[in-house]
Amino acid sequence: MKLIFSPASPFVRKVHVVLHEAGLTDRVSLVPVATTALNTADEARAANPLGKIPALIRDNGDALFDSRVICRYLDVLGESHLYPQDRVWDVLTLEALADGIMESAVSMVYEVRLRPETDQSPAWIEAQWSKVVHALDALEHGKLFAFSGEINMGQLAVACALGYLDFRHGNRDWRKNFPLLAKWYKDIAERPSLRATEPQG
Ligand SMILES: N[C@@H](CCC(=O)N[C@@H](CS)C(=O)NCC(=O)O)C(=O)O
Repeated sequence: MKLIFSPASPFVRKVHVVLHEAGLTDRVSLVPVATTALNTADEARAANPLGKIPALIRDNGDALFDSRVICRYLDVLGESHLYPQDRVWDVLTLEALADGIMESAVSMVYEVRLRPETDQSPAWIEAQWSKVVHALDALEHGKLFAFSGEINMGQLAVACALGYLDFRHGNRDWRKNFPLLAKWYKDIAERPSLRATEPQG
């Protein structure tokens, strides 16, 4: 299989983490691409009409996307039990929250990097950050059931989201207002799958 990949993308990182958790790294070759909303890489477009990454090309040539579908697929393939049946809806909701943090955080980067300075909207950037803050607040105050207990895909996705905040929005210092989350993250970040996939770029 082939994974259309960028080491900076938090969505790609989720998939990469599952490959490690499921012991499937040998089954997938990484195809690095540089792709943005304004300049789509050919490999990304060929695998996904939306031109977004990650996309996983299976051995039969069929492509899977987006990250949530790929993670679920790899979890079944590797029998890694990251979506335990008895709490699957909570785990998926937690993963959706993490993906939402990533979407807002990535779109803040796009706004600054891809638009001319005169077209950028500080109010819009702050509105995106406000979504991130509300999500972190829900995690800090234990409002997401799957955020406790045995490791699951929702928790791994949250770790990828927090790693991306450090990577691209370190100046916002999210730890300042969320000490419990910061402590949780310090521990989970030591997990080998997360150590092996730290963002770069
Ligand atoms: N919902 C998608 C989001 C993927 C996504 O937005 N990926 C970014 C990279 S971090 C991308 O491909 N951006 C290029 C674009 O927006 O065209 C997923 O979970 O895979």
